[in-house]
Amino acid sequence: KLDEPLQKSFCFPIIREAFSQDIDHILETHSALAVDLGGTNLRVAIVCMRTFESRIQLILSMCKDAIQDAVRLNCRILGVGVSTGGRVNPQEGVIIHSTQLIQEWSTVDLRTPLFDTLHLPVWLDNDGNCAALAEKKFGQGQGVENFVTIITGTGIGGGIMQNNELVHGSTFCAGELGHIMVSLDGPECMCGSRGCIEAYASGMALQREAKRLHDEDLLKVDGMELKGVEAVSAVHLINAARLGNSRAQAEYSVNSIAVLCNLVLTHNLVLTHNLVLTHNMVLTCYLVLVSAASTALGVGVVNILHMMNPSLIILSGVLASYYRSPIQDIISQRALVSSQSIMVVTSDLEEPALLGAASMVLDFSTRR
Ligand code: ADP
Ligand code: BMX
Ligand code: MG
Ligand code: CA
Ligand code: ZN
Repeated sequence: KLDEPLQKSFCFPIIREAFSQDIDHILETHSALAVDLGGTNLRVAIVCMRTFESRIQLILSMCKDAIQDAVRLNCRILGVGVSTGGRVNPQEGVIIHSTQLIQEWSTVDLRTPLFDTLHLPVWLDNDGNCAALAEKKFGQGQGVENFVTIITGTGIGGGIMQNNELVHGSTFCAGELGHIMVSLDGPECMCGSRGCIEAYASGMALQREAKRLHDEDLLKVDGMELKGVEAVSAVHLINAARLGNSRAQAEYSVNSIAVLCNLVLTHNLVLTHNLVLTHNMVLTCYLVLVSAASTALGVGVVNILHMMNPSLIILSGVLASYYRSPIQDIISQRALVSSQSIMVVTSDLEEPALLGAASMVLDFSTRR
C-alpha cells in the first residue's frame, strides 16, 4: 500500500525471530527496492535474495560472531558441525531435500560457503541423526548398541543407531521417523503426504489445534490465558490437557469423553447448536485432543520397534516428557510380546541436535 512506510518488518519471519533484538544486523541481506507504476496500481516491493542464500548468510554471520567469542574464551575451534532438518548427504556436505518446514532448503551445498568463509572443516547431518549422535556420546545412548531417538520440535525428527553406527540408508532418508504414517488419510503433513506422526504430534501440529480452538474461543479457560502478545503454542494445549486430566475422571466416563470430543473436534456444533460446554468439559476435550497425538506417536513407535527392534527409545524435545508415558502404554497395548519390554526414556540433554553437531567435530579423527 502506498501510505504504509517500508518497515524493517518486511524481513523474513525466520530472520526476525532469530534476531528479534538485533534486526539491523540482518538488513545486510542484499535487496533491491522495486517500483512498478501502472495506470491503476503503484507497487513498491523489497526484493531480497532467495531465502536460502540469506539463510546461509545468517549462518555465516552467526558463526563469525561465535568464533570471536571462542577467541575470547581461549577455545581452539577444530571445525564446524551443522545439524539441519532435511535429508543430508554428510559426505558431500549437501542438504538434498527438505519438506515445506524449511523452504528453499533443497540441493544446498552448505559445506562450501562455510569452509570458504571460516576456513574450518565442516560436518553436516540431519538434526534427528545428530540427536542420536549426542545421545550416544553424552546421553542415555552411551554404551547402547541399538537405539532410536525421536526429537519433537516444530516437526518430528529421528535417528537410528544400529550396531553403534547411524543408519543413513541408500538415499540418506533413513530415520525420517516423523513421516511414519499411522493412518491412510489423517491430517496433511508438511512433507506433502498425510497421516504422518509429525502431522499429529509435532509442536506445529499441536499448535495448529491449539490455534484453531483458540480462534473459536474455546481455549480461553483457567491456566490458559495468554500473556501480552504471546502466541498460542503446543505447550498451552498440553497444559490445558493436564488440567483436564486431573478433573476428567471425576466427571465423565471414558465413553462420554470420546463423544464429547467428537462433538468439539467435528466442531461448530458448539457454535451452531448452542451447545454449552462447561469449563471441565472444555478441558476434557483438550485432553482427548492431546491423547490423539500421543496415540499416533505411540503407534509410530510400535512400528519402529517391529522394524528395528532397538533396545531403547530416547525421546527428546520440548514435548518429550509429556509423551513418554502414553507411548509406553501404547507399546504395552499394541506391540508384539517380544517388543513390550523395550523402555522409552526421556533425554537428559538440553540441546541434543546441537550437541550431536559438536560431536561430529570432536570425533572427527575417527569419523573421516
Ligand atoms: P526447531 O523445530 O526449530 O528445531 P525447537 O526444537 O526449539 O525448534 O522446537 C520449537 C517448537 O517446539 C515450536 O514449534 C513449539 O511448538 C514448541 N516449543 C518449544 N518450546 C516451547 C515453549 N517453551 N513453549 C511452547 N512451545 C514450545
Ligand atoms: C521434518 C524434516 C526432518 C527433520 C524434522 C525435525 C525437513 C526440513 N525436516 O520432518 O528432516 O528432522 O522435521 O525438525 O525436511 P525440527 O524442525 O522439528 O527440528
Ligand atoms: Mg530442531
Ligand atoms: Ca533423521
Ligand atoms: Zn510427513
